Amino acid sequence: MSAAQSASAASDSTTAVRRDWQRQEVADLFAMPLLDLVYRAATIHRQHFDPNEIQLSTLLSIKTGKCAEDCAYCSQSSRYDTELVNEPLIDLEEVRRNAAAAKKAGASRFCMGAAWRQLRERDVDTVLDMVAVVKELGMESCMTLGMLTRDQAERLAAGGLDYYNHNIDTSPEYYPEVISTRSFQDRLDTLDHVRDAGMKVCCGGIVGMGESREDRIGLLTSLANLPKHPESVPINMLVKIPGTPLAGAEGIDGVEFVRTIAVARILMPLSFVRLSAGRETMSDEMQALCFMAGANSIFYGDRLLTTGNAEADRDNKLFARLGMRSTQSRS
Ligand code: SAM
Ligand code: DTB
Ligand code: SF4
Repeated sequence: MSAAQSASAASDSTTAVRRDWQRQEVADLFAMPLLDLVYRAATIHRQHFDPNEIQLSTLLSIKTGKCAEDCAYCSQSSRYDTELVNEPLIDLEEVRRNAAAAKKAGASRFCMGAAWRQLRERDVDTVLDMVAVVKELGMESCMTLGMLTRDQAERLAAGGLDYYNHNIDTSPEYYPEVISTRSFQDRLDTLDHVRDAGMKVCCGGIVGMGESREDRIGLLTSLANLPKHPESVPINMLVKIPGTPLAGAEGIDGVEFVRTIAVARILMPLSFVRLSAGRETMSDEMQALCFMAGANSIFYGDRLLTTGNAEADRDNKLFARLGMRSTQSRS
């Protein structure tokens, strides 16, 4: 056995990474007294990460609006009247400018999102040029472009794309309430193509869409039982967009949100759990509780894709108050 293999076997035996979670076990975690749950999540977090380090990813929308899908949460679906300003695929220089600014501000990963149902053949080379620009800056690259064929995933991987984001969004049961134009299985197929092509997987979901705790259990159990845990797990709190079907959805209680983060950390001990959309309306104390519960990544920068984010200045002040630092400043 090579040194690398034995190191990997050792880490497997000490981390007890499981992909056979039963819903009842996950329900039992959700039902724990909050402080016991957070303590358990924090203990697991500390076994695998420096709890004071946080990974920073910055988002850019590279093609905005006019999307053919009907995702009921989304500002970019052409089916809803959301006052969004549509924008065609942006040019390479704009990507370079935004990525360089994100790097200067301290982000380690640059994530580019397009309002597409699926990647079209004619756009593959253009998006790969964007990946090259990000890599030239020494940043990790991530893209979220909708569904991919196996061949497209292989070409993106060969072109140097590090991460592909494709969320399952919610439980298999609640999914049809949210999206009708592509199935849960379609999403799993794209995730298989991404994984098989050798890219790192970023896959998570949204809470606060009027779903039940059972659906949150279904979401996290589905993520934890994927063939391999996603390296990155974004947990989004719904940003309610006027004009979308979910604009009036019953939101999620803050304590229940913290429970969701803690359970994600326990189920996926080696993954980066990202406190994602929704931070703009969260208090600093709520975010601190999420970090304590095992969140160790955020979207960083003043914008998400089409909506605002907590401002970088506020985040930097928060990190200073909490004694936290970004993963980039490790050395
Ligand atoms: N069109 C591609 C797709 O859907 O796969 C990529 C972009 S899409 C905006 C990426 C993800 O952002 C969605 O899967 C969803 O999880 C999240 N998202 C979109 N709108 C959101 C909202 N209003 N609040 C929270 N998360 C949202
Ligand atoms: C993810 O899970 N959340 C990000 C990213 N992956 C692409 C997107 C959040 C979008 C929030 C609403 C908006 O700005 O349009
Ligand atoms: Fe389109 Fe993605 Fe928005 Fe769904 S989430 S409507 S696929 S941009």
